[in-house]
Amino acid sequence: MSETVENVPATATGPVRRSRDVPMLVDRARAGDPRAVARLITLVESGDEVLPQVAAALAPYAGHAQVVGLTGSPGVGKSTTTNELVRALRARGHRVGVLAIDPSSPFTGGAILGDRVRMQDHATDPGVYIRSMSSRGHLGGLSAATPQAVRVLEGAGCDVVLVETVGVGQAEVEVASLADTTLVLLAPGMGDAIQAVKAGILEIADVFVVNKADRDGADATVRDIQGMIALGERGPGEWRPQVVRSIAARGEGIDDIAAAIDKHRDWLERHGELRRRREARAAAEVEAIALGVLRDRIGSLRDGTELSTLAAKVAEGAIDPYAAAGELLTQLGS
Ligand SMILES: Nc1nc2c(ncn2[C@@H]2O[C@H](COP(=O)(O)OP(=O)(O)OP(=O)(O)O)[C@@H](O)[C@H]2O)c(=O)[nH]1
Ligand SMILES: [Mg+2]
Repeated sequence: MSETVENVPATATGPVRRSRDVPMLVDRARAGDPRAVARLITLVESGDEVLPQVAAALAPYAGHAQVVGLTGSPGVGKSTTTNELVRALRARGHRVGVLAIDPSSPFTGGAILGDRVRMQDHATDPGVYIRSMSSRGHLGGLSAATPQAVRVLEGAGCDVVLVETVGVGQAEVEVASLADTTLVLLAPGMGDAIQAVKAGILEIADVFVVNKADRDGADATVRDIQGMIALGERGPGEWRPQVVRSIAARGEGIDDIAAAIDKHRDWLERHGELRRRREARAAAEVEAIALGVLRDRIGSLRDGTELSTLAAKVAEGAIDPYAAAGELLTQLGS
């Protein structure tokens, strides 16, 4: 269970608390009960055995929400920007869900506690669900749990879901595969522009946000990024990443970020790319679930005699490891 949940209580009370009554929880979540939303996300996060039921109950509501990912180095201003984007989206009348994902640590660090403060503005707004998640305990990790949590928020009627992930290792790539639009945040003077290329971020960013533009070096960072974008090869009609600057701490530049997201969304729709991305996302989701099941089954084989018998044969050279793996897979299928 997540340690911090901003305006969605992790420990729901009343009939919802500890409930595994999926139809009841989904009905309540549909009606906008934040405790039911919280409970469903907890079930998702912990990889509960009712997960297939949750997914089945939520399937009809898929595809309603626009999913926007925000990633970038620690402290670059993701939560501050998210908080301001929520404000802008609320002003448009949207219901908004926020998932703050901490992929790096199973424990809640300062970052998520910080989020609690920075997103406090919306704590009492019934049109906003804010939830922190860690991937702890989830078999498929972040890649399996996050799309399910997005589905819960979609089911709860969110028009937009913002997913914040610290840009470490694989995590940002996973966010990109989840989101319709991915924002990569950078700050001046962090050597981020160069890091961005190294980490292959250029490929995943639909919009670059140079935040902390009140600091020295913002112009240089914008120039660096634009230079790198110019170098990229792009076919006709292909999306050219936008570069926007902001001072999230003062709420400046947020309209520009929102406009860039809108522009990208239009492009996605006009080019059939929205559908393509969502199908790719669904493929990744199905694959993650299937791999999770397989891993489970292999795990249970490991405790049994099948794997140890095969392992002994491989160790003594009676069969090769590929043949053994083939036999193992045959046993899994039966
Ligand atoms: N100078 C300046 N500071 C900012 C700006 N935006 C955010 N900050 C500050 O930067 C610090 C980190 O902001 P967060 O929004 O928590 O950054 P984050 O990327 O969510 O951080 P993690 O979740 O820990 O990775 C806070 O002290 C913010 O007040 C900005 O535009 N200018
Ligand atoms: Mg944050």
